[in-house]
Amino acid sequence: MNPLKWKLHWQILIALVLSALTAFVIKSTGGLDGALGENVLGACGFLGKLFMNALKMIIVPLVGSSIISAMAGLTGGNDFRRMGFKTLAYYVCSGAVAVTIGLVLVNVISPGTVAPDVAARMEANAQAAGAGEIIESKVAGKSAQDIWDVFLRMFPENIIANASNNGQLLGLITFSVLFGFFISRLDKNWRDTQVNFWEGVSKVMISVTDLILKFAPIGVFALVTPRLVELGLDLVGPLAKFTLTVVLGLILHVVALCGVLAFFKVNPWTHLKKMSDPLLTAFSTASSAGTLPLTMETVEQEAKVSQRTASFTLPLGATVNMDGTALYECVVVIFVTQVMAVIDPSFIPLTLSQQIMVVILALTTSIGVAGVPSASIVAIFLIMGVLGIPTEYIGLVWVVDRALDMCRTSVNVFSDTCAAVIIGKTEGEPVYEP
Ligand code: DAS
Repeated sequence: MNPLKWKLHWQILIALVLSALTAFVIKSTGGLDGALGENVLGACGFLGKLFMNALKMIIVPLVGSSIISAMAGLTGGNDFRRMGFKTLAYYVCSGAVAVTIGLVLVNVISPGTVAPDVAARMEANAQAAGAGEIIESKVAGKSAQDIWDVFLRMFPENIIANASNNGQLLGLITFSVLFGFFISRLDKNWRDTQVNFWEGVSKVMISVTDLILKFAPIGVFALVTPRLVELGLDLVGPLAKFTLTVVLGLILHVVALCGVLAFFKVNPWTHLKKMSDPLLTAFSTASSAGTLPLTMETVEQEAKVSQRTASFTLPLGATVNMDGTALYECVVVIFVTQVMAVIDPSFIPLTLSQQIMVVILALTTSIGVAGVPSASIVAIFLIMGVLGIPTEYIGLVWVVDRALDMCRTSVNVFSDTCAAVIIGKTEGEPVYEP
C-alpha cells in the first residue's frame, strides 16, 4: 500500500483523537464562552472553511475532466447504456434497502415514544441550540413543490456555481456526459486530441488533489473540533434512542452492502480497509462532494477500478446515491411524528400507507440532496411539507444532526465505492487483483 496513503489514514485518525481531546479541554474550561474555546474555535472556523473551500475548488475541474475523458473513451453507445443500467440498478436497490432498514428500525425501536418530560427536554435543547432559526435559514424559500426540482438541477443556469457552491453536481455531470459523449462522435484526429487533452487535465487534477490532501489532518481537526464542542451528552440524552436507531440502521446497511460485495466476489474487509481514507474524510467533512476527489483517486489507485468506471459512477453517486441520507430522512420523519403524538395526544401517528409514502419520498428526495453538510434537512423539510407534518419539529433532531451527518455521509460514500467496485468487477476489471 502506498506509504503516503497509510500516513494520511493514520494522520486523519490522530487528528480525530486530538479533536476529541481538544473539545474535552475546551468544555472543561468554560466551553464556547471561555477564552480558550473562543480562540481555538475561531481558528478552527477559519482553517476548516479554508480546507473545505480547497476541496470544493477542485470538484469542477476534476469531476468535469474525469467524466469527459471517460465518456469520450466509451466505444459505442452500448458501453454507455450497459454502465448506465448497472449504475442505476445498484442505486435504486441500495437506496431501497437503506430506507427499508430505517423504516423497520424506527417502528421497532420507536425512539420518539418517550415520556412527556423527555419530549420537553428535546424541545428545550432544540430551542437552546437555536435550531428553529438555523433550519429556517436553510429552507428559506423552499416549498413542498420544490421536491421535484431535482430534475431542474440537471440543467442549472450555472453548472460551475452549482457544483462548487452548493455541492450540486447533477448539472456538471449532465454537461460533462453530453460533452464527452459527442467527443466520442468526432472523427479520429479531433477525438484523439480531445481525449488526450481531457485525460491530461484529469491527471493534473489528481496531483492537485494530492497536494490539498496533505493538509487533510489540519482540516479534519478544524472541522471536527467545533462539532464535538457543540455536542454534549446532555443534548444527546433525550435523543439517545433516536441516535441509536440511526447509527444501528447505518451499521446494518453497511453490513448489507458488505454482503453484496461478497456476492460479487469482492472481499468486504479488504474494501473497508482500502477505502478508509475517503470514509474517514467523509466522516470528518460531512460532505460527499468534498470527499469526491479523494474517493475517485482511492477507488482507482487502491481498488484498481478503471478511470472510465470510477468517473462514471462516483460523481453520479456522490450526488444521487445517498443511502445513509435516505435512511436518515425516513427515520427522522417517522421519529418526529412519534414525538408529536407524545406532545399532542390528539395528533394521529402515521398510517402504514403514509409511512410507505415517507419511504418513497425519502428515496426520491435523497437523489436531490447536495453532498454538503446538513443538506438533508431541506429534503426532510420537503417530505414533512408534502405530508402536512408541522416542519418546525425538525428542530428536535438538530442538536445531533451534524454528528449523525458525519456518520451518514460516510455511509453515502461507502455505498458509492461499493457501486464502483461492483460495476468494475462486472465489467471484467482487475478489481483488487494483485
Ligand atoms: N452531508 C450530506 C453528504 O455530503 C448528506 C446529508 O446531509 O445527509 O452526503
